[in-house]
Amino acid sequence: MSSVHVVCVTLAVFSLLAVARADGLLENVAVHKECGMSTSYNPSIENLCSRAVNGDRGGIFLGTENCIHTKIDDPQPWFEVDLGRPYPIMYLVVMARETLERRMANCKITVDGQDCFQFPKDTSSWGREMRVNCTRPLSGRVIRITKVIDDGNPGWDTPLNFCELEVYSCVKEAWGSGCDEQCGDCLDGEPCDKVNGHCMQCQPGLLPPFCHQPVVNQEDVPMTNSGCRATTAYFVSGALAAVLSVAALP
Ligand SMILES: [Ca+2]
Repeated sequence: MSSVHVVCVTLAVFSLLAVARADGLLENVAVHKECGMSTSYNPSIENLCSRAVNGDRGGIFLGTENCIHTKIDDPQPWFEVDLGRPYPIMYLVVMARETLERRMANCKITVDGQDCFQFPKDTSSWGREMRVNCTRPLSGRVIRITKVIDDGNPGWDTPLNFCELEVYSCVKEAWGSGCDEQCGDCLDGEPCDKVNGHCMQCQPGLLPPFCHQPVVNQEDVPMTNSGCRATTAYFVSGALAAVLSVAALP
């Protein structure tokens, strides 16, 4: 094998590894999260919105419990999911109802009220799996889909009716606009903030807010509201917990 081929094969392997790593840093952070919607086509069904974040991409509406559907006469149909904390939004996937991809026409996606993406007025040629990117990098917690109703939409297509919304962002250990930064060692394994990488608290001996580096000078540690250095407080609480656990032994 020539040296050129060796270089090309090596580059190809590195490219594959890079793709695998990027995919491994993302997950659907919307599944099973709190949700809401403007109206329900059947008010007797409780928590209908959860069907759009139940992790099931199936597209059959009638006879299943897998898709959402607002009232036909809803003047401004919307659905939203609260991710529980702010996330950098990498991309979103809407799984449309089977044979009714056109019902995503003119739907607008916002992230904490910021414009993310708007579907065109004709989505009939889109496949059921509608992967979209925000038109600019956005971070946020509440993702809302609003059906924009105007003269371009016939009445029978006015309800908001789809089967799953997936929101892709950083896995537990990652953060940043590209989800390519590594979280530090947060206390009790808590995830770091997905936008700025900060931990609420560090494991003992690590320097806030990123909790990557050991504390060298106590003066570098910010003071808590109670006037203690944060890591000192962790050391004291950890030692106290150890004493109590030993005292509790039979
Ligand atoms: Ca579903």
